[in-house]
Amino acid sequence: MNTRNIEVIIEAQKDAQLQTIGNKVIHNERLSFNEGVYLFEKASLPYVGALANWKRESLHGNKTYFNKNFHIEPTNVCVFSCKFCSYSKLYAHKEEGWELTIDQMLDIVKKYDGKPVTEVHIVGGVHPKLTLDFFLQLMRAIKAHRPDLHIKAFTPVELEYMFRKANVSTKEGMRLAHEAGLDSLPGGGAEIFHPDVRNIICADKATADQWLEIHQTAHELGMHSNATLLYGHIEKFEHRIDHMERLRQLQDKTKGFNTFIPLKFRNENNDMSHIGESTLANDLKMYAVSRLYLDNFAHVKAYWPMLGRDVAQLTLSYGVNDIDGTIDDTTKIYSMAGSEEQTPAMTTEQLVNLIKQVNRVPIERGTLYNVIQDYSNYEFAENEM
Ligand code: V47
Ligand code: SF4
Repeated sequence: MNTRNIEVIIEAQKDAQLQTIGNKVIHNERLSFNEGVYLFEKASLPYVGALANWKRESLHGNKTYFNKNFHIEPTNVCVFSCKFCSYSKLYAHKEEGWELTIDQMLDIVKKYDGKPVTEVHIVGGVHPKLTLDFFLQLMRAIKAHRPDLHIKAFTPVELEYMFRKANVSTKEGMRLAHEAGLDSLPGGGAEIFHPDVRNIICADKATADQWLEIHQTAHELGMHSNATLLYGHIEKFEHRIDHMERLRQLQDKTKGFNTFIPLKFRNENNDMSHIGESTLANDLKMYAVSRLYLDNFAHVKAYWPMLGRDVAQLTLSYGVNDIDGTIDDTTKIYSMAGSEEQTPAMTTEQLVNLIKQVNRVPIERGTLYNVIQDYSNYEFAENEM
């Protein structure tokens, strides 16, 4: 969308405050807390969507990134009891528990030998017996086997517990993890930072300050990281903006965040199953407001296994410029919670087509957004992954 088109849309806006917000967006001025909340409360989806799409296109044009990765979930046993989590629910009922050894996880890595994956994403529950040392060994073993594989692993929830048990400071723990092969941090464990919500949905795990401190420490060591927000349950719009405000402030300081990933709360098999799920219109608004409020985050990602392919495709017109990877693995934390994709797997060709169908340009990226391949005119070979 060119700037004249968005100016026309802003001029036609009858609400003066929404008009002011629109003008701030196109002049790259920062939105205030109240303006963020106002967008959620008062903006129509087409209006906020048009602004977010303008912003997305002014930053990235039609480029839409994805990567080739796979997931390892070391365990679903967890000492914490987040109410939205289907892991902890099942574990509490002792219905299903798993715990992988280093050799079993290395076997998963070896399944990808010779395949063009660039990243392994490792996240799981917080097992009381799995130590910092165990995970340092795991990372060393992965790097010894495949040094070029980017290890994006562990949320601050897992790290805070490992460091506390090992009696090391955050700084020392992060230094050891980085030295053993940790390349970047995924965005999980953030949920909603505000204590009024956090104390209800996940009272016993790492606090907002601990989450932010661990990411800050990672950034100071030269690592990058992502950030998430779990939306669509008991939180109010103020809590979403408060969460994004804390991230925006840390990003101003460190510039270490790559990507923001809004995660839609799914309500199956957990202690919040009585709460209805967010509607499609509200999902799209969440992505659009994220793009506008987080003016210092380059990338906004839709995690398609959770949202489903069709919705993920739609988000590409509401601020999103990244659609995660060709995950060919079951990410159990989502399938258990009722995500759209029970066995999330997409070939590169399917993902590329999904992006092309809405006239965007598919680009395979590395974890740090280095361009690996532009797929605009790519001819796929038969049986290509
Ligand atoms: O923090 C748990 C979420 C997160 C549910 O950085 C749920 O590239 C919805 O953060 N409904 C972990 N969400 C996963 C995560 C992630 C995923 C993909 C990519 C990246 C990245 C990070 O999963 C948890 C929590 O917010 N989660 N249960 C649920 N019922
Ligand atoms: Fe444990 Fe993570 Fe589930 Fe919370 S969300 S109970 S920390 S696995």
